Amino acid sequence: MHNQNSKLTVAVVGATGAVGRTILSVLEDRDFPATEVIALASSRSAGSSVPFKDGELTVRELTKDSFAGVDLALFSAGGDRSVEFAPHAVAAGCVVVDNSNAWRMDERCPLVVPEVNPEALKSHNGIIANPNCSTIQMVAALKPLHDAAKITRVVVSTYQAVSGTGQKAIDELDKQVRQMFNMQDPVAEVYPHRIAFNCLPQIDSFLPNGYTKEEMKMTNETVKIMGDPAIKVTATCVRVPVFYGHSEAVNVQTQKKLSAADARALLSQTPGIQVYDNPEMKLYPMPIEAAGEYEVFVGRIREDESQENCLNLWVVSDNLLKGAALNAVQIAEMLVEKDLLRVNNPKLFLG
Ligand code: NAP
Ligand code: 12T
Repeated sequence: MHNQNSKLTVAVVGATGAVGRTILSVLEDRDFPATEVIALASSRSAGSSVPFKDGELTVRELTKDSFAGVDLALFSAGGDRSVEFAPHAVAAGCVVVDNSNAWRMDERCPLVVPEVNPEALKSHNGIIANPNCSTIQMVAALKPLHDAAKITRVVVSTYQAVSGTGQKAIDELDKQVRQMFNMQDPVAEVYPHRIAFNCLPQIDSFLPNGYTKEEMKMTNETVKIMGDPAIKVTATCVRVPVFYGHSEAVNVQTQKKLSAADARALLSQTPGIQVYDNPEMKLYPMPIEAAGEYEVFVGRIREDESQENCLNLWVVSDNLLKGAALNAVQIAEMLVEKDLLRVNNPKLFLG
C-alpha cells in the first residue's frame, strides 16, 4: 500500500485537451492521492490555466526536462509527443500511462484494462499503454463471456462520437450544425467530409488492406489485452454526429453455447458493467445517458438466430471516461496500490 505521507507528483501531459481536462476531473473526483499535479501542454498554451479542484493549474510547456521529480505522468498529447517524450520521462524515473496509439503494440509495454488484465501491470517497464477507446469498452463486455464460453470470433460495428478526435472536432460538429440552421455552407476542416447529420465510415487513416487504423486497433489490441490470439476480430468503425459516447453493435461467437439469459446474468455480475436490457420498457443503452458516467453499458442482448453459439450485444460507454481518462486513472490507482510506481531500467526506451 502506498504510504499516504510520501510525495506523489503527477504530470498531466496534454492537460488543455479533451482527454487531459477529463483526466484532471477524474483525479479530483476519485481523490487520487497526488501531493502535486503539474499541467503540461504545448508552448501555445503555456501560461494559460486549467481548472483543478477549487482552483486552477498554470500550464507549463512540455520539454524533455519536464519530468525531474515527477513520479507518474499521464500522457494524452498525441502519439508524436508520446514517442518523443515518454522515453525521457521514464529516464527520469517517472512511470508513464500513455493514452496514445504510440506504445500499445510494443512488446515492452503492457496494454491494460484493469477489469480485464490487471496482472499485466506487474511486469511493466515504465510505459503502460491505455487501449483505444473503442477497444476498452468492447473488451470490458467480452471478458466475462470469454471466461465462461471462450470467444472465437467478434464482428463489431462502431458508432463513435466526435469527442474521440479532440476539442477541435467537438467544435466542428457544433459549428456545422449552427451553419446549417443559418443557411450557410458547413465547413469541414477536422474531418474529410461534413459530420453534421452524416455518418463517416472512416476513423483515423486507411491502411493498405483497406481497413482503417482504428479498425485494426480493435483487432490487434483485443488479442493483446485478452491474451488469446485465437480471438478473431473484424471491425467497421463509423463516426456519427454524437458529441460524447461511443456505441458498438457486437456479434460474438463462442465455443460453448451461451443463451441470452446466461450472457445477461454474467454481465450483470461484472464490476464496471451495467446491463440496461428491457425491450418492453424500451430500455437499452444510449450515448446521451452514458455520457458523464464511469460504467460500460450493455443491452439488446440476444441470440443470433443465423448462426450457432452467437450473441448480439449493444455496448455504450463515455469515450472520454472509461474510453480514456477513467481507464488511465484506474491504471494509476493500481500502480499506487500495488506499489508499482518505480522504473527498473530507466534507459530502456532511449535511443
Ligand atoms: P485535443 O483535445 O486536441 O488535445 C490535444 C492536447 O495535446 C492538448 O493539450 C495540446 O496542447 C496537446 N499538444 C498538442 N501538441 C503538443 C505539443 N507539441 N507539445 C505538447 N502538447 C501538445 O485531443 P484529445 O482528444 O485530448 O486527445 C489527445 C490524445 O489522446 C490523442 O492524440 C490520442 O493520442 C489520445 N486519445 C486516446 C484515446 C483513447 O482511445 N484512449 C481517446 C482520445 C484521445 P495545446 O492546448 O497547447 O495545443
Ligand atoms: N483517431 O487513441 O478519432 O488511437 O476518435 C482515439 C480516438 C485515435 C487513439 C478518434 C483516434 C484514437 C480517435
